[in-house]
Amino acid sequence: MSVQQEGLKDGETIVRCTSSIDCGGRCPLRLHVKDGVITRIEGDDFPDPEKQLRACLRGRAYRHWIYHPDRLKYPLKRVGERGKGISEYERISWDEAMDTVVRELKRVKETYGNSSIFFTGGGHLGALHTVGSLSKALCMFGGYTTIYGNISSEGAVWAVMSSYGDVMVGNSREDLFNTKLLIMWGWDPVRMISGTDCNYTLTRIKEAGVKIYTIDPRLTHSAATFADEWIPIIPGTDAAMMVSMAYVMVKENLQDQAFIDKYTLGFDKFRDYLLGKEDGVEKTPAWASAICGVPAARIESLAREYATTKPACLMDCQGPARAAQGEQYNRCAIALTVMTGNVGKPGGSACGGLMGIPYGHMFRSAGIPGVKNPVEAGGPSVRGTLDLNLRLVRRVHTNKIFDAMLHGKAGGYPTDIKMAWLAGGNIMTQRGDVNKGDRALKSLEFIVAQDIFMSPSARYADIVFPISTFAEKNDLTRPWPSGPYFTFMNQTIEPLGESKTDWEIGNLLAQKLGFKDFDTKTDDEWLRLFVKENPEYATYIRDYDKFKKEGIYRIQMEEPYVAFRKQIEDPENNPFNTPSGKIEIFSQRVADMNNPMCPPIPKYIPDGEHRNHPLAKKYPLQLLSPHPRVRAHSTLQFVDWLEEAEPHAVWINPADAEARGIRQGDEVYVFNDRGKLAIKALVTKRIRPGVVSIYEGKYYQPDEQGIDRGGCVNVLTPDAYSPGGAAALKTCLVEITRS
Ligand SMILES: Nc1nc2c(c(=O)[nH]1)N[C@H]1C(S)=C(S)[C@@H](COP(=O)(O)OP(=O)(O)OC[C@H]3O[C@@H](n4cnc5c(=O)[nH]c(N)nc54)[C@H](O)[C@@H]3O)O[C@H]1N2
Ligand SMILES: Nc1nc2c(c(=O)[nH]1)N[C@H]1C(S)=C(S)[C@@H](COP(=O)(O)OP(=O)(O)OC[C@H]3O[C@@H](n4cnc5c(=O)[nH]c(N)nc54)[C@H](O)[C@@H]3O)O[C@H]1N2
Ligand SMILES: [Mo]
Repeated sequence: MSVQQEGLKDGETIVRCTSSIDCGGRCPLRLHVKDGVITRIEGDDFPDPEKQLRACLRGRAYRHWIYHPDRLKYPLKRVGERGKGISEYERISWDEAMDTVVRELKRVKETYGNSSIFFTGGGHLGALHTVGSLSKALCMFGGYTTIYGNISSEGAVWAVMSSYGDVMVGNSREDLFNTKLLIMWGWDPVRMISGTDCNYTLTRIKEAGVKIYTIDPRLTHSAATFADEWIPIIPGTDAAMMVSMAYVMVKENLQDQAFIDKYTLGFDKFRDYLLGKEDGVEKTPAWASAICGVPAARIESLAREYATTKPACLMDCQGPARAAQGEQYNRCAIALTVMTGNVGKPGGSACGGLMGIPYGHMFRSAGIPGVKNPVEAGGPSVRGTLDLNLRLVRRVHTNKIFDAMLHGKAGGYPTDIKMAWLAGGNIMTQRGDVNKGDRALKSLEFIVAQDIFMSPSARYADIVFPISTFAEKNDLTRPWPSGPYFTFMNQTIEPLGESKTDWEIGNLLAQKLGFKDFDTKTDDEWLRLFVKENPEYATYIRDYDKFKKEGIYRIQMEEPYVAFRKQIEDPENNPFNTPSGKIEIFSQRVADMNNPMCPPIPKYIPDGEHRNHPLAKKYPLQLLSPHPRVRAHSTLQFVDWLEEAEPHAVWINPADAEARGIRQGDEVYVFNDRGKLAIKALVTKRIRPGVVSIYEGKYYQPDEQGIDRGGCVNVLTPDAYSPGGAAALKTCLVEITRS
């Protein structure tokens, strides 16, 4: 193991590291080690404090996670009931565990064929110690069925692919200094970070006097910290407000017509929709106000201010797009930024919710190249290829895993799943309708899981493999999502107990299956090769050892990165990657799909469990489930410092609380036909009446009556998805009573 030594004091060493969890940032960390134990964690010490990438509260609490008493340290086999937890398991050796898995793999393959083996991974956002080797070994074994669609961002991906033909739609954060107006539309970076450099940049532009609004059903941490005004909106109605802003611009001739003429396709069709020529309904502010709850006068004035302040930055995000018509929120935001000519301009934005820039990003994996999955051979392309048309011929949508397990071919799914390999990720907390998940996982013949903790998903497994944390392995990690920098995760301590990395488990499987020469390189050899061969790295990093020692390489850019600048400054030589080469407000590819719920122009379409749905009589409250400030989804569960920082509770407006006799801190039930959970009430004016909110990611912990005592919001959410493939987790109706 290679521990770097630096700044020796009191017998301590400092190792420069970063974490690899799915947390919204990527902070350089200094891990203090003494006698092989991490004693303390400090953040970035870059000499220029203005450019330090400071860790948030989660980054500073990792020690309590790495050494948490509930860490899995040995392979386990289930001896009791599924779903119940650690008491139902016995320690076994790695050999016995992997031999059992191999025996089951062979049995399932022989009895049902490879497609009945379901495989999904996640959890580690690194380059090498991923499930890549495991996926390869399983493909060499004949393949598996997996998921389709990104649970995070499929709505946004669909919107940007149909409009721009590209997912690299973000500007680097320093570009915010060029803006005159920032509209944070469903974007809350104080909580979800949005790149480690984001919040300090926002602090500075606020100090410099940039006007900032937030539009969100909740008065978010970002609204409280930065906004001049919070505009509360009814969930799922952003598209209505956005099209009416577009209407105001058209009526008052405020759009940037020269920009529209030069760079876009199909504005005329969108204008016809706005003016009611298509459906007889003019998209006036009064029309929108009745839907979205924002006063018509405010919609009007915001439309004027946004259209006439140049440049202005509209930032949409991904959260509101995890909804029944999620992609329309991002498509309408794109329509607004395009109409105002803010795309490709410093201080503007391209919208699309992804906010990624092509620096410091890493989409490639290090290590042995993969092989094609034989189960998918000959099938049509899946959305991994960013194909707009949903064709789920060989895969299962990521929010339909449980339904596919329960209903198989008879339910229209590609296969009958008999065995699952849950190689990271925690589907039993993070996908819609986890009570259905309970039935689904109990119906399988065999399950293997690998995790750092006994997650609610691992609790269903017959064999559980223990995984080491980021401090226990060497890897390259990915700045989330803005960069521009590269990070190195240096191994700091020995793996706890007998824990291994996902990569090592793949190698072990390959060995047990008799695949010769499967992996012949060391970690160090793989990582060096990757940095050398991957142009994203090689362009900048000439000295691998220095990079490793410092744990970070910061790219010095001459000016902020602005998405689509080339396409706007030199369109002749740089067409957009769409069929027309223009930004497509109207998409023929979408029109060809011929689905009225998936229109070729951006539109507001009420869908799913919205406020005026008949179900709202029974379940009148709209439920939001944002990402928790004190966890990364379900990761960092039960860390004492973090639990203390923000206890789990349901946000409810005083008006809704009073109507139900609920007082501050009361224990309440939140429920609908899918499930019921027990939680404390946080009565607060920080949320709109009619809307309640529970942070996602609390472990699923049902009691004997099936009431979830953990406060896992996904017992309530649907396992639906939008026409563009977005998981419809935010389109959900519930009722609340005192318990
Ligand atoms: N209601 C609702 N649900 C949501 C969302 C929402 O907004 N609302 N958001 C969705 C989004 S955007 C996302 S990205 C998903 C996240 O869904 P998941 O990726 O399933 O969630 P995590 O909690 O990050 O799960 C990571 C799991 O892997 C484990 N783990 C960590 N590191 C490793 C490792 O190196 N190897 C292995 N094998 N395991 C590891 C952790 O202990 C944890 O159990 O949740 C989605 N679910
Ligand atoms: N602390 C922390 N940070 C994280 C993560 C985490 O788990 N914890 N996860 C990371 C990951 S994987 C992802 S994908 C990102 C996700 O980050 P986001 O996509 O931003 O995720 P959310 O928290 O789901 O939602 C953002 C905001 O949208 C608001 N919102 C919900 N519905 C609506 C609506 O209909 N209209 C409007 N206007 N607003 C609405 C919510 O109130 C919330 O404030 O965060 C990353 N950062
Ligand atoms: Mo995500």
